[in-house]
Amino acid sequence: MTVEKRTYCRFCLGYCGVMVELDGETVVGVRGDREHPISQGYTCPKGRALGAFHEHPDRLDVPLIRRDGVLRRAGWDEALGDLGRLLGGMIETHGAAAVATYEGTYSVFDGSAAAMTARFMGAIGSPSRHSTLTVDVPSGPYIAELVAGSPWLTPIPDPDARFVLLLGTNPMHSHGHILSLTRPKAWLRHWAANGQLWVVDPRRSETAAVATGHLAVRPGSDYALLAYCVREILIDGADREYVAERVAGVERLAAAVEPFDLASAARITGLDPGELEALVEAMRRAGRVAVHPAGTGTSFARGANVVMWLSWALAAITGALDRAEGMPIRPGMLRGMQRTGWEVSDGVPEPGPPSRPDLPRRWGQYPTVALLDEIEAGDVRALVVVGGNLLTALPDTPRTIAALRSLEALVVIDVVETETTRLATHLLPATGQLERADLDPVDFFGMRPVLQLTDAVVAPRARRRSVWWILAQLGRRLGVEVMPGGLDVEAATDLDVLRALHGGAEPEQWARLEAASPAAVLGEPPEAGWTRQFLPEGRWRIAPQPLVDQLATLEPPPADGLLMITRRMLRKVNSHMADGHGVRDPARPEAELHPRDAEAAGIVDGDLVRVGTEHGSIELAARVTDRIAPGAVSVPNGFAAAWVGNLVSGTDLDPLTAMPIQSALPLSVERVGAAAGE
Ligand SMILES: Nc1nc2c(c(=O)[nH]1)N[C@H]1C(S)=C(S)[C@@H](COP(=O)(O)OP(=O)(O)OC[C@H]3O[C@@H](n4cnc5c(=O)[nH]c(N)nc54)[C@H](O)[C@@H]3O)O[C@H]1N2
Ligand SMILES: Nc1nc2c(c(=O)[nH]1)N[C@H]1C(S)=C(S)[C@@H](COP(=O)(O)OP(=O)(O)OC[C@H]3O[C@@H](n4cnc5c(=O)[nH]c(N)nc54)[C@H](O)[C@@H]3O)O[C@H]1N2
Ligand code: SF4
Ligand SMILES: [Mo]
Repeated sequence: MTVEKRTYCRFCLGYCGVMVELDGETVVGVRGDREHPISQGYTCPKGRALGAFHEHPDRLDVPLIRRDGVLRRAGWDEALGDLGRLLGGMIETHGAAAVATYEGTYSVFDGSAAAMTARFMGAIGSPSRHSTLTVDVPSGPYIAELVAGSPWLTPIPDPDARFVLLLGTNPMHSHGHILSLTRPKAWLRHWAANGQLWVVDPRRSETAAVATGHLAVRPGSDYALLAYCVREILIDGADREYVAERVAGVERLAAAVEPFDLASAARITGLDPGELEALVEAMRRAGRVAVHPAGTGTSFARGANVVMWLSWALAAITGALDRAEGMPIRPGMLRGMQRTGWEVSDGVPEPGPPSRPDLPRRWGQYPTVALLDEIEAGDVRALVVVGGNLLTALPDTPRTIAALRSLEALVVIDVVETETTRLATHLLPATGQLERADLDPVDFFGMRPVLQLTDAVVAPRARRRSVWWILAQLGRRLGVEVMPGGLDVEAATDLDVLRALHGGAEPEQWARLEAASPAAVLGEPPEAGWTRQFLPEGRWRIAPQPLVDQLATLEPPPADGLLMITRRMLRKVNSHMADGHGVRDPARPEAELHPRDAEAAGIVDGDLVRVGTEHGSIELAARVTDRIAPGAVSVPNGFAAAWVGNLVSGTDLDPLTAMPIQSALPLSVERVGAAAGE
């Protein structure tokens, strides 16, 4: 006899509803939940592998401590006691800042992990927090702060938008970034049918294949395309009424983009002038322009901040920002922002850590790349990793490995073996997504404002414990209280912790959510224009000086030669499931290059090739395809056999966010050997 339980998948921002079939505590099947109001039965290969992943032998079951160089089994008391003594002594001798955290992708998908990590660090008094925020798309919160005064305001294309422009993102595979897009094809088709959907990508991506228009720009040149669009729309096509009422600094914006005329934009982007003119013409016809530039393609390159800024600018001057059929901004149902607003910030950072005071500290954390300097300087001696894999995240892989090895304590809280867990001194097994009650709080960037709360589907297996429990217990050993709302760590449940952390700002919404659990709760979208009352004089600051300056000094990408670009793959998330771990037909590391470039290098499809930047090289298979524009080479991230961090420098950083420049990098490709089996 089997039973089915309803929950949702947390491998990516799709947050698809799933039905999990159980035989006792064994997962025997997973299918899409057809009654789910958003995903309507949709799943991808990763979600369908939830059960196989849950049952996988590589999953972590018991705490392990490194003794004499070898990871050995320990009980929780032993592991936490050992860590308490080690970290306690360190804090006494070197101060609390010697204990740092790195919060990876899966600290976000565990509804209490990020908030509890913040509480843990606050309680011990350490400022040394780091997360994916500063190696992913820091331009998102940074530009939101400069333009709107809050890093957490996130305009997204309206489901009813008439003109959607996607730059450097491939939601057909990623299911969106700072955008939650389950059933991606349906939404993309909807946009294309409702008006127009244009995709800017050097690769004819799976998303471009569904679009009305596709522009294969030279990697790293998107800023020039947007500057040209803003310039032309300001000349003809702007929503004058909206601009007069809601936009501050439009003259400075116009002056900043003035040099980007058709000839200059065509030269930098490598596009035909006719393609650029057609794009602007289509925008003029449509009126409101919804631009989503939050993808890794645009955000990892040198122009990242400018691209994000000019996207806000394009949406603002066409009257799309915080408007229906444009780019609505949702406050988030549990954040209380719609009632209380936000304290308008000017985006000026605090100084970085002692070893790198020149790097900006923002949003309560240091830039993640600074970890390398901090560890090398001996300022950070213990690192607690929550749901992350630093070999995926950090540049300069050899330097990263050396830094991690030099730590006195590398505490990794994960669910499965990885290259980072193999370096751990203390490896602590967390509950997996089917074993914990959880909250999906990202209603502010979904197509519909939806919240989901789920019960655990099965009991935690072996000795796995919730992240909140691990951090609170470690806090106890260090003499500090980490639990929220006066909860007792021995008695509290996952749900108690979620309620204490997230239920306070909007108690009524929370009560609705608990009543409806585990189904999704839809909220009322706020009335368009709600942000106005909280902005100084009701306006967007559309020409922030740091960005105007950055645009003026940006060097265009080299017009000739190969440039490396990044790519996500459908059957894994970064390094997660890169080894398969239950996914059928797992992804393989392959560099895509154009037949012209392959021929020039004497490479045929399937050859083993070495791709190298100024910084380092990796070897992987070549996939020769005209899907990719000549001059671009698409290299996927997350494979231990070919860490892309080897190609990236730890010192070539964006000056405003300290994000390592990790895309649109000059690259060489050479053949190493014949295709396997030849
Ligand atoms: N299946 C799956 N889903 C994921 C992930 C995953 O690994 N696998 N990772 C998750 C994470 S951590 C993130 S951050 C998101 C990322 O989500 P996305 O940003 O959507 O990531 P990608 O799918 O790599 O899409 C990036 C696109 O940008 C293009 N590109 C590269 N360089 C340039 C450029 O210079 N200009 C332009 N215009 N385009 C360029 C690439 O060809 C690619 O099609 O996905 C999340 N979801
Ligand atoms: N050169 C280069 N650098 C990059 C990127 C790139 O494309 N190129 N991408 C950047 C981006 S966008 C990102 S997001 C980062 C990725 O950096 P990370 O987020 O650090 O890397 P992931 O590989 O996603 O690691 C996620 C980890 O979470 C674990 N995990 C999975 N589920 C759970 C769970 O339920 N609980 C817990 N506790 N752990 C879990 C997985 O096993 C895995 O070890 O790297 C950034 N750095
Ligand atoms: S798109 Fe796939 S991985 Fe993402 S939530 Fe849905 S089923 Fe899970
Ligand atoms: Mo990411």
